[in-house]
Amino acid sequence: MSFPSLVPMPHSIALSPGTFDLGNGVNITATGEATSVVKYLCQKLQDSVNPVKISPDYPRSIVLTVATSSNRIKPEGYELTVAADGIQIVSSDASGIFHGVQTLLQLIPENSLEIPCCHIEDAPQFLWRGILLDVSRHYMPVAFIKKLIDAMAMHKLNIFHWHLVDDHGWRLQIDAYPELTEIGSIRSQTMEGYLFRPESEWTYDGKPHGGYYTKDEVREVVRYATERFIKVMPEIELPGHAQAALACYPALSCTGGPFEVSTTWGVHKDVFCAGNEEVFTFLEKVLDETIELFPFEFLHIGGDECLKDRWKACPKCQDRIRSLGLKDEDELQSWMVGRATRYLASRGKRAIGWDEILEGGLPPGVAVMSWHGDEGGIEASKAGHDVVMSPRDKIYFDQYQGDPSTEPLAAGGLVTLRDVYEYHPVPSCLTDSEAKHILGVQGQIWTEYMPTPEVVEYMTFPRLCALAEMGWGKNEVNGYPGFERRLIEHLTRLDAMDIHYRKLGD
Ligand code: TNX
Repeated sequence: MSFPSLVPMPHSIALSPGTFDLGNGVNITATGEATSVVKYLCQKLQDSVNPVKISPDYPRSIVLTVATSSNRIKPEGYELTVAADGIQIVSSDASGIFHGVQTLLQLIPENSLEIPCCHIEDAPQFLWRGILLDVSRHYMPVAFIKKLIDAMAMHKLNIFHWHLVDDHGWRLQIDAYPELTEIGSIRSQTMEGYLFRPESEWTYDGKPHGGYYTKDEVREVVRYATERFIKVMPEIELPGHAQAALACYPALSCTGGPFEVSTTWGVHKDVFCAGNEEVFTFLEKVLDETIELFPFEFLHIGGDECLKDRWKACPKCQDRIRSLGLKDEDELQSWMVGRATRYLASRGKRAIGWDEILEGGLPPGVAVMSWHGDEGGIEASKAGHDVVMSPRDKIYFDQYQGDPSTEPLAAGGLVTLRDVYEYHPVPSCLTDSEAKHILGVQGQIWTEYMPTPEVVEYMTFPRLCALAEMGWGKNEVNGYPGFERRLIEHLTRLDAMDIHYRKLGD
């Protein structure tokens, strides 16, 4: 019997003779924090193609133990031992038990219940292993978000970055500002085809697009993710990517509008006015309600692609620059970002933003998501900021996976499965103490050209599998060829989840 193909590959596996046969039924026991994983494990074993019988009466056990005093096992790590007479997972935290359970589930062969005896020691290299889903450009149903969270759990990914607001739709219920979802969640139509064409060739589909998440739905997604040891990070974009909000409250802009929820992709000129105090009242109330919904310590404040044209021509913004003694509009952005991050800090949250927030200076403690390349991440970590690496040309899932002439329309570029796998999140120019600021990696699913969950799945898988292994810590012995070989069997697990991935070699 060949050893099952695991993704992500654990750090060490020692095989021994024999198998543990789940077909004889099993008893599951857990102590302390590990009990939070029992229900999940039972459900997975009972819902599988070959359901496993579970009862305290069966003599042989799966034992889950959190040994909090053990500093041998790193955070989120685990030791899994499969012997003919029992299975044990030991960890120093409940998330480690959960990851051990994921490995155990992958050890069950497709057509049998006999698990090969082995001892696995495993822990992640990076503690931030994230996926962003943009639900503004295209609304995605809660059921699909749960499916994505399930797939993340299987791959030991642990941060779900929910891009809830942007120019093309506001998708989060905010009680203080009901128009945000009544008006801001619906655009009248959507441009067809690729953005970067002459404007005279642009066409629109003539169909309204909308949808938003109620607070109850958000709580349900957070609960579902938490049960899978995934933290949910909301993003509230400021000062740019604000057109859906401005369509509802044009007084928060520099010109007063009017605006529509945007129907055209790309970067827009109208942004929150930095000279108007009402803007801060609005943002603080929105942040307050958002904070209440999301327990994760980080909140993403955007900060990307804020054009300064309106600020340059706006008397209020110019007054603000003068009264604060700022040099220019970059410093005005930096001041605005600083004000938002200080507000979050006063509410017990850490802010993270796109690498543009480095322009004009950044308050200490604020983390950076580096998307233009590695440079932003290098600059930020050298300045002592924590960093999540997400270079567009290396690991973005909205880029082409293969020859554009045979692929569905994408945002541009080329990011192959191999590119994602071979990315190194820690630039070699960093010193050890700078490198400690690299929290991890994140794959981004921007959905301008992904109108449905099926297209999202095609663009995301199997690149997500490569990202997961790269973020967990690559097995340099096997390298990419080993990953590709394991992936063939691993794809049957995606089939079982009904995920419409891009076939290998297409
Ligand atoms: C840039 S990545 C953006 C997004 C777009 C994406 C398209 C980032 C911080 N901003 O708003 O969706 O490009 O590739």
